[in-house]
Amino acid sequence: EQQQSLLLSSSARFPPPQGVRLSYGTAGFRADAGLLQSTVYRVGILAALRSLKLDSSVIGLMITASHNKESDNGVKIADPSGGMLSQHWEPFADALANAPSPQHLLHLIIEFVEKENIPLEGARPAQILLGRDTRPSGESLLEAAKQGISSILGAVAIDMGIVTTPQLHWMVRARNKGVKASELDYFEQLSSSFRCLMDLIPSGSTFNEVDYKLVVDGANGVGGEKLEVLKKRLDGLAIEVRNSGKDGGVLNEGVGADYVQKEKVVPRGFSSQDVGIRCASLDGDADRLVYFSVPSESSSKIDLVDGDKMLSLFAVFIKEQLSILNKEGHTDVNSDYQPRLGVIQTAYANGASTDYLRRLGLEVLFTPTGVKYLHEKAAEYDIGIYFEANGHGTIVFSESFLCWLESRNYELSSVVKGSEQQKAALRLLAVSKLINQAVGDALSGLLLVEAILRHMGWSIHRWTELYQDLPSRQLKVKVVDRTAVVTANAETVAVRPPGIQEAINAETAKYPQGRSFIRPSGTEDVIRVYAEASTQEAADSLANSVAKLVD
Ligand code: 16G
Ligand code: ZN
Repeated sequence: EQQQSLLLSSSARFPPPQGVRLSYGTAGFRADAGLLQSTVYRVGILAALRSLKLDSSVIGLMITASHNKESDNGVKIADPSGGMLSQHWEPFADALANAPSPQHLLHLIIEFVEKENIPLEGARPAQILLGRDTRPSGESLLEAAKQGISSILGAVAIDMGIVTTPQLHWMVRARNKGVKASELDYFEQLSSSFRCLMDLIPSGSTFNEVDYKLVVDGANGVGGEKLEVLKKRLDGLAIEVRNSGKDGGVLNEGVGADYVQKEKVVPRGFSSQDVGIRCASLDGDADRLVYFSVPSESSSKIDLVDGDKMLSLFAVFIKEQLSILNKEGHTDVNSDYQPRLGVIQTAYANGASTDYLRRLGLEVLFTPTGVKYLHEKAAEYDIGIYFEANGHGTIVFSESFLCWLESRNYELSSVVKGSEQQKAALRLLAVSKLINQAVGDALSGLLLVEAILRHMGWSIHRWTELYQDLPSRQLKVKVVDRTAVVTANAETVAVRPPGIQEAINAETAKYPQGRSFIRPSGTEDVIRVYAEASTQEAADSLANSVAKLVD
């Protein structure tokens, strides 16, 4: 009773916008910030219900629109593991966001609580961790989220302030594991595991002085700000942060990982003065990372190191550590455990990266676009490495593998302390602590890249040369109804409209090393077209002909 009247009165203060239909989408709700008050309020309710449903575990609520323009904003939920909201609840999120009146909203909630058996009078209160990026609209949206949360009796909101998306996911995961989960704990875990990897670098590894320097484009967002703090805890690495948001630049405008990866040009604040220097770009909420270098003074084009190449670097390193670990040593500690290593990509992965990874003997799998799909697949392995070409990715380790690794490290250290095998075990353990296992994290990814390059003694140039990307082209086609295109096999095949795949195949066959696919975007009203081929002209031409088929 009391609960119902509370919901009715509080939701009356957050009327939904007229004439817009919102959808939870690939990465939560996203729209112009002015439209989102009621949505965020309602997601606050959803987060509280989600917590109650899961024994009052901590749930995350993040307010961000990532790489989108500053006037946009968005909201998404993190589940207790630190991963994305279970897909099973997305339809409920959609329904809540679009309920036309407080009565409708209440009715939906009552129905859902019953269907899902949610203990409204739970033994413990719901707990929600809140975070937001640097967008000016974040503050009032955060207030709306708090109102939503407190319209579920007893629910508690804990405001973490301005954080990166992956920091919030990390904190949710840590809290639910019962370990310390403040921002300081996050920085401490990253910097100490980074130090551990640096201490284990083989003594023969050579690194040129010029390669010590790393320049990072912070997209004028939260990531640059946090990196300024984190870098003070790091030894042996000279990081310069540009576009930290303090020098007047606008969030994501001509800067950031999305811009750099799509346009393949230098972001603002970088110039021909940076030729040859190792550079990196974060996106607006610091869950994406790409590297790049400026090849020559005469060009604003860059040599891009995208998610595929980061994935390859991580895979090479981990494979190397596993093979050291499994070498028959004189230590005679027997290893009866063969960890399963899996690599997950999407159709956007450059074909040259997939070939390279398969030549290394790795198992490569594909899922549809969107972190929730990649992460889920990666979690099926002892070590699952996933990346989207756009720079979002991470490594996930199974609990059983980490347990095995701990005990193996213990055994090895009791035989010969400091053996190569033991070092390999320690490195893998450090990676599992450095990398954010909840979600892709530009800051932890950056530190892992830096440590591995140092370990290998590689310059960014050497890294770029692991393989040569095939030229590619992405286009988008505005359509009336993007749901007319339906895909299968991890978006590599269009099964609808009828006949279109045959037509794409016929076009693709005209080009050496040609590959092309179409898919409906999960975030915009467009059909996306991807094409790659042996030359840039061919990739452009293939993309154009396929786009015409869609129109
Ligand atoms: C979202 C996804 C990203 C994906 C992109 C595709 C998350 C956290 N983010 O940003 O992984 O690459 O959508 O957008 O899942 P699209 O469907 O418009 O091409
Ligand atoms: Zn992002």
